[in-house]
Amino acid sequence: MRIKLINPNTTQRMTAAMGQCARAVVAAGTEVVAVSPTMGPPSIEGYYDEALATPGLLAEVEAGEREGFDGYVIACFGDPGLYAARELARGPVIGIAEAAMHAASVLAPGFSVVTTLSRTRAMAWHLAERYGMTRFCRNVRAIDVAVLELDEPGSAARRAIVEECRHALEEDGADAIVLGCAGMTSLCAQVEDALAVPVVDGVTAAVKWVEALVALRLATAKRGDFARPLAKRYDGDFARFSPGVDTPGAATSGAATPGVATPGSTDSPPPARPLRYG
Ligand code: 2AL
Repeated sequence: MRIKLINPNTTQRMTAAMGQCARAVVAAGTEVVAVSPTMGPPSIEGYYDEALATPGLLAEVEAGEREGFDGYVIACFGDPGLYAARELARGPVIGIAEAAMHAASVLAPGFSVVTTLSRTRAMAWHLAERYGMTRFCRNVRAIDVAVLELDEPGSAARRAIVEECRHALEEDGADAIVLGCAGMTSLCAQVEDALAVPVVDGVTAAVKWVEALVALRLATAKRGDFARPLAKRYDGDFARFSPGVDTPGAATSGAATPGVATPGSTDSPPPARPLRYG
């Protein structure tokens, strides 16, 4: 099977690191292709970044449908564009916050999230509410290190994460930790070694979840809320995203311009594997 791991920010070194961590956990026969959009913010650290990262992300999902991917991971802890991506995709789409919180909720009675900047703490709480995880989420803590500083040479990020996790374990009543940024993926094993409690990285958790769903031949429901977007013509710069409408300059199915979405195309790609519905 083929899983497309989409880092919605444009920083390629982060994308490559995530791809490496994901490939280390998948089964033989599962291919992980890690990509970033060609347009958008280099890091996602607020609602504005998240909103403007979403068109590029959706273009990657739509391109992935033409390329016959079996499922997708949205590899940013805000899970930007998750439900919109489900409208476009045939296979399962999982966000890393969603995956990490669900995994942590079965590993311990309560978990704390340790994220990057304080300004993203409320975003993580909103996600916990959306996923019904407030029963398990004891706290959302921040280390106040920017996303792109996490892997800088000499960065104190690992030490700061471990220290904040220790506070979470001592003060929050948490028995597991959720790492609150995709840029923390490659630090996960070291943090877990230092703490001796479950430390869940959403990138690997989401990849394994998608892999399991695809192996079970389960896909996104194509009736109701996650049906393909309704055909309509969008205005201005977004004309090329118009669902199910051929617009000048828009990619047409089979002759795709990389990074350009054609949501709602009536020419669906052939299914990569047989499904039980849809
Ligand atoms: C993130 C993330 O996972 N990727 C990114 O660019 N920003 N989230 C975060 N809380 O910093």
